[in-house]
Amino acid sequence: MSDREGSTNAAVNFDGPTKRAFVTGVTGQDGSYLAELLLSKGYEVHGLIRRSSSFNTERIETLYQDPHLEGTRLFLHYGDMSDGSMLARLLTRVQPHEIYHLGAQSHVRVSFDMPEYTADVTGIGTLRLLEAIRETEIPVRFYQAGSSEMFGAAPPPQSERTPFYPRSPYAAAKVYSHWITVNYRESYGLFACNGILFNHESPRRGQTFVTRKISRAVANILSGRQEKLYLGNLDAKRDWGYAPEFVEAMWLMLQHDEPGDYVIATGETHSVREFLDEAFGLVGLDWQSHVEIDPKYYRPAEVDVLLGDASKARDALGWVPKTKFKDLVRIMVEADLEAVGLRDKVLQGVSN
Ligand code: NAP
Ligand code: G4F
Repeated sequence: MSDREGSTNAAVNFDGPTKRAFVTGVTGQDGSYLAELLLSKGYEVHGLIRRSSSFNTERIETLYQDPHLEGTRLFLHYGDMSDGSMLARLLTRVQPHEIYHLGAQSHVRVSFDMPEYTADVTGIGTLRLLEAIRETEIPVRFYQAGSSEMFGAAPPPQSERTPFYPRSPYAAAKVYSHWITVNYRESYGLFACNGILFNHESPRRGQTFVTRKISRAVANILSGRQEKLYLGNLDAKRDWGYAPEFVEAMWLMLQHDEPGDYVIATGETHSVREFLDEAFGLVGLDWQSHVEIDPKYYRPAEVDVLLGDASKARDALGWVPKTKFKDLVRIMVEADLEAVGLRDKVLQGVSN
């Protein structure tokens, strides 16, 4: 950690043609994949991290250690979306060409418990960053991490033309961030894009989101670490894609000639129940023997069906999803089996 602390305040050489990106939420699922993508394209990446009493940089650890990324330029800066003056100071120092704003309280269920905090960080946090851009007058391109949750109760399929109908404090905060981003584009000519991303998952997905909760449970049950898996609504349907492909769409939006708003989705929807079928089925287990419903995981208002139409992104950006639902589940289950040392043993057993 001492190196990382050093790099946080390291003097940075701003000369030369290298593109600089500033990424909020760099320690999250998407931030880590995006940082990797940008570094592989030769960017200098500056990430915002929160001060924490324990390590929160696990997902970006490899970016320091991977020998193929030797000489990598990843700089981390302490900060928080609740602190606007710090954001402006940081932008002045970093002078980024592109900003990817992913930092947020991103858990829908938690947003019902912490609505005011979620509005502040996930909603007003975006305004603070936009104001920092306006104040510093840096000619930057800006990406806002919008969400399919904004569609909420709107009937599927949902596209850029579908009116928002948010069903949680999180979704309402994201709607605010969406429109304030549009407003800064129209008022100040900022090159600003909203990605409206449908659910995307990976082995790096936070452990309290339903897909990762299930893939970890499969591994934990097989290794004797866990007996039961407690879940909420199994009927909800989501359009689940693969996170590394989705962060590529963020980058593509900022390379386009014109700023715009884009739905990013797979165009397929599956229920939580189907995810259970597939994940437990991969290792020959019957989920019904292990899953129990705990009402505490129900939400005061649910989003029943999300199904995205990403044809605008396909036509304008050339972006198409590649990983199908079954492959996504397999990638996640295999990674969690690997983490408990059971991958080869279990997969051999199932194929015999
Ligand atoms: P995630 O794994 O929960 O990561 C969230 C990131 O935001 C983490 O780096 C977190 O830092 C940081 N953060 C939280 N509160 C903050 C604060 N007060 N100040 C600064 N940073 C803060 O989320 P994700 O899945 O990567 O999603 C990235 C973004 O896309 C989020 O804005 C999310 O709402 C949005 N989104 C996600 C999906 C999806 O399916 N994954 C779909 C649509 C939109 P710590 O590591 O310190 O907690
Ligand atoms: O995995 P989830 O918590 O994801 P959710 O609510 O769809 O939100 C995620 O995707 C959004 C994009 O649409 C992002 F904007 C957001 O930041 C986040 O990444 O829940 C998915 C579904 C819900 O319907 C929920 O009610 O799974 C249901 N579910 C059933 N049991 C559960 C559980 N969700 C969680 N987290 N935990 C459960 O035990």
